[in-house]
Amino acid sequence: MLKGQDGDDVISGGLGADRLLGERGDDLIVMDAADTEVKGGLGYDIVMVEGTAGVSFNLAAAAVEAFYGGEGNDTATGAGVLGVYINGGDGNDSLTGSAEGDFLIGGDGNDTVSGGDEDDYLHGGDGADSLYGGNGDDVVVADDDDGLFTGKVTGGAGYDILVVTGDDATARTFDLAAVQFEAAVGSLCRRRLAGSSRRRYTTGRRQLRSSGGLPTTTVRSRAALAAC
Ligand SMILES: [Ca+2]
Ligand SMILES: [Ca+2]
Ligand SMILES: [Ca+2]
Repeated sequence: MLKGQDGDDVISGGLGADRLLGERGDDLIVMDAADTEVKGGLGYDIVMVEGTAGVSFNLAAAAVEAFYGGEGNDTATGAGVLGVYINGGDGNDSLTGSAEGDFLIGGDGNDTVSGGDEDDYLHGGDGADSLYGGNGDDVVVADDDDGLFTGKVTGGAGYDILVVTGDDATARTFDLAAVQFEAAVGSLCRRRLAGSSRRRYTTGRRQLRSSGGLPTTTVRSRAALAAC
């Protein structure tokens, strides 16, 4: 068992089944999948995963405020009433926020990220990610590889902002209201609008046409079009 002191400790168990206890202070704990117990204790504590095996980690139960996953497929959940920072790192990770505002980063791999309650920031990173804002006013950053067009990127309840990155030029129809976003910004919007030579509006449903072979998109929300 490795146990920290009252100050800010760096605790690394290395190989083997370790118990890593941060105690008081702002601790950095380096764990792997073989470890049997990890506790941050009081203070702002950070856990980093090493090795190729994924871990399943409950930040609230471990009194840990920030979690960095490793190469493997990690499962990390905030679970509690304090906001958390979770970064899945490589691998296909499953990340779930707390009941408060969270900062959730998928990293490489095909990740599933859920914000839960309150105002969360979600970023899928590379890979085909599923991003669910949940309740609260969320900011969700997605790219063309994510589930934007298959209903796997949703804002949930609240006023949610979708930030689209990437440079996929494929023509698609995208309905913000259907995936519960109230506003959208990013390269998707700029690209679609950049080639527009004329706009045709009808009540409740707006259609934006492009010229010169550029993509056409349809949005049904007045707010969404204004945001683009
Ligand atoms: Ca990972
Ligand atoms: Ca949350
Ligand atoms: Ca990812």
